[in-house]
Amino acid sequence: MHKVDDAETATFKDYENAAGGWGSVRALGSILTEEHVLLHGTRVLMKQNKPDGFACVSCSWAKPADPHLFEFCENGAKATAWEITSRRIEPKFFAEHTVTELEKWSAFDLENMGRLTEPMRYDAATDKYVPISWEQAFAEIGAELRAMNPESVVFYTSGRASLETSYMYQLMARMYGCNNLPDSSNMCHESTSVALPKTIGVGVGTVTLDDFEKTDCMLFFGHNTGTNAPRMLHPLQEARKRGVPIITFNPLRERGLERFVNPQSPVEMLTPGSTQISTQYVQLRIGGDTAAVMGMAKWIIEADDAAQKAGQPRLLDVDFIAEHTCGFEKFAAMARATNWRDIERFSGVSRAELEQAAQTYVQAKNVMLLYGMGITQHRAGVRNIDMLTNLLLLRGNMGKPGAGICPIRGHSNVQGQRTVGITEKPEKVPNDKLKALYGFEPPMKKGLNTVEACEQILQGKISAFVMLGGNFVRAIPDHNRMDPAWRQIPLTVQILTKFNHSAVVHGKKSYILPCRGRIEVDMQATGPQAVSMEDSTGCMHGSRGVAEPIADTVMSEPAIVAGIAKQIVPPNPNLDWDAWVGDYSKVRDAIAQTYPDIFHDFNQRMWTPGGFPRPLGARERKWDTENGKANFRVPEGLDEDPDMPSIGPDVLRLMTTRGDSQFNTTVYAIDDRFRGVFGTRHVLLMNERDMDRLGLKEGMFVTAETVSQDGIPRSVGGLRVQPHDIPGGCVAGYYPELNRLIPLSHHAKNSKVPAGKSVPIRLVPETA
Ligand SMILES: Nc1nc2c(c(=O)[nH]1)N[C@H]1C(S)=C(S)[C@@H](COP(=O)(O)OP(=O)(O)OC[C@H]3O[C@@H](n4cnc5c(=O)[nH]c(N)nc54)[C@H](O)[C@@H]3O)O[C@H]1N2
Ligand SMILES: Nc1nc2c(c(=O)[nH]1)N[C@H]1C(S)=C(S)[C@@H](COP(=O)(O)OP(=O)(O)OC[C@H]3O[C@@H](n4cnc5c(=O)[nH]c(N)nc54)[C@H](O)[C@@H]3O)O[C@H]1N2
Ligand SMILES: [Mo]
Repeated sequence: MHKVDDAETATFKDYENAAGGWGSVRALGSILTEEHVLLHGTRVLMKQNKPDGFACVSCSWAKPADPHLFEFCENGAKATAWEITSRRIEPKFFAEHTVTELEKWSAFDLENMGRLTEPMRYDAATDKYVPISWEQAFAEIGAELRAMNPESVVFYTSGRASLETSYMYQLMARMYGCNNLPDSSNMCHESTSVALPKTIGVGVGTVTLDDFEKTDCMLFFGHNTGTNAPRMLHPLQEARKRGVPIITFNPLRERGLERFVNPQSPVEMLTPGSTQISTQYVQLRIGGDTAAVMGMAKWIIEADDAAQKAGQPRLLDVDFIAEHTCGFEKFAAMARATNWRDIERFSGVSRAELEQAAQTYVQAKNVMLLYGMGITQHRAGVRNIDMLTNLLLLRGNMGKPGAGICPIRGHSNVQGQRTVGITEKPEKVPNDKLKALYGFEPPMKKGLNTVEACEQILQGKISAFVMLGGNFVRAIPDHNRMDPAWRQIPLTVQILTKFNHSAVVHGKKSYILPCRGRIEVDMQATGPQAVSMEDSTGCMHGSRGVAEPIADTVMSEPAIVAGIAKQIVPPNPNLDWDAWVGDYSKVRDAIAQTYPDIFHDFNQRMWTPGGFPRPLGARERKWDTENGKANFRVPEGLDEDPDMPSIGPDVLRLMTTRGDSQFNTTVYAIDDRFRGVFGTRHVLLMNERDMDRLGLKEGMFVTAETVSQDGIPRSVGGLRVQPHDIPGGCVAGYYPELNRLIPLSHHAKNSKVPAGKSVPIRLVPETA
């Protein structure tokens, strides 16, 4: 595995194997060895995603009731090893390095120093972080925050923190006086949270693990499953063995969606061959999804028109449409009127391919549709999801076993955080309940989401930014503009497990508060504590830490939140922060009182094998929308970005994506094995014909420049071009290295998710 990024010496080699298999086992062994946790790590991994163990800190995929002996994947194991590493970054390290010096370090080098062990405060005189006691840190942060206007303070959350921590954190922010609760979800599935409530009346997916056993067909859009939710390859493989067709829509031929060998099956490991995952692979253009789905819908609606005329069985589920939906006629009229030339032009795929996909779709009784960031992180992210829902509604594929929509969520509790009140939108919060329970007037002014918080940081309007996990300054777009503005924030507070650039590019006053991770034993006044999360399928799970905590000086997340809360929230007879920290079951009682429909009997039910599902109307065909129906929505057009200036032939569309050895901004190693990229992340994967057309040769270096209308130059240099199997006009590169290219204003309409999957760029060759 490469640890140093060097584009000059990088190598590119097609990965010939299936996802999973021996490659996966080898990679796992080397991870545990590198983190010096081989024996200890193996013991910990046996508890991963088990009903009596801990929920993986990597992806949010569902945890089955009857887990495998090893219910983890290579990447989940990497995430575990990264957290329980024996490496630690101690005050001595900070005494030896100025922050200015650390700025030049790579993300990998910073985090690779190991776990943070002591609270630290930035000292401007020496330009170093120096140790500080917990009491003093809380007192100083409290004094600062008390003197500020609450509406100028932001409380960010990255999607890993538990339901208990998240509930305490949102309550603290609201009692302090603001709804400024942006979440990593604002950069991720917010397009889902905006689209689905309007169409089916719930903001989350409707599919559970059971549905995988009952489905007849799966449609898969814009998700790199082999890398980002590998455990999901098991139910996909099971479905394939039953003969279920899987149609994938993706500009890249992602290995996990092509072939898979179950690394936990001795038989599969010893016999040649692998399961073919996708039965049809639609390699569409970046941003071509609305057009592609429109093509499928057009074929289905016109074939249904013909069937009706000829007195043959209908293709549409006419009873479902009549009883349950609204807006079909308008949508059907648009589908009929859209011509195939436009569909082919915008989707980049042939009519024949789309008709083939549509035929497979109509032959199946129960169809599931799954999607990831390839759908949400576009200017048209919300519209894309509307189109996916339209396709399902045509044949009543919602609210019946084996069918439904499955947004594949990112962080392991990002969905749950929204469920317990981490949101900038006050209308999504049971404010009457909060008022009754705690006797305060919850703020009703809409808070800031991620993009809005960034806008206000640029305008110098934010006085403090508190970060519960994550790496905000690297996850957001437009680094060249944001970094200098971030430094002007009077106070930044980082609650972290590992040192990262959000603490290096810091506010004028800055604190690092090191926390325990979920895998560690969390001992409090009444004994070891458990926490809980919600997975991608809306099921709630308990999670108990099993590993030795990294250091006694590190506090748990609930304790840190309470430490700050006691400083900034006036004493309240209805709320004893210390009692909550001493016994997390009391926080769960409070969650149950606030959200009784979802969380009644929370403390008993949290250990249900497989988790307990939250009630979702759409699963029973009860539509919690304004008109009480499931709604077809007519797209404004087929183009991904209608507002973009007319694109010249030299303008390419860039997607920023994750490699196989990273978790978001955490880079474990430099390689992206499945895509055949070794030793660098400074690479652009291009179509060979585009390279010829633009006079670029394999191995040449280019500067990528953003094409935008705001006159602000944005570029990243030192990128090596590499031919790859990707449609013409499209380019793929890595997040977060390329985030500097994304204008802050380039985000999804309505949801404001940064459009990191469709950035218009030009390439300028660099002279050697
Ligand atoms: N190991 C690991 N696991 C993770 C993460 C991680 O970084 N590492 N991150 C977690 C998080 S927070 C999230 S949100 C998820 C992210 O998981 P994904 O949703 O898989 O996100 P990306 O890696 O950005 O990959 C996006 C996929 O969409 C495709 N794509 C790009 N543009 C388009 C398009 O226009 N149309 C279509 N149909 N496809 C397109 C890309 O080729 C790629 O396959 O994974 C979670 N799990
Ligand atoms: N260009 C581009 N930008 C993107 C994306 C993209 O695809 N392309 N994806 C977007 C998406 S989907 C997301 S979700 C965001 C991710 O944005 P974030 O969630 O903000 O970022 P992460 O990289 O997941 O955060 C990693 C840091 O979290 C801290 N951490 C890890 N575990 C814990 C813990 O248990 N507790 C605490 N307190 N801290 C912990 C560590 O210190 C680590 O350095 O990025 C977004 N940005
Ligand atoms: Mo995400």
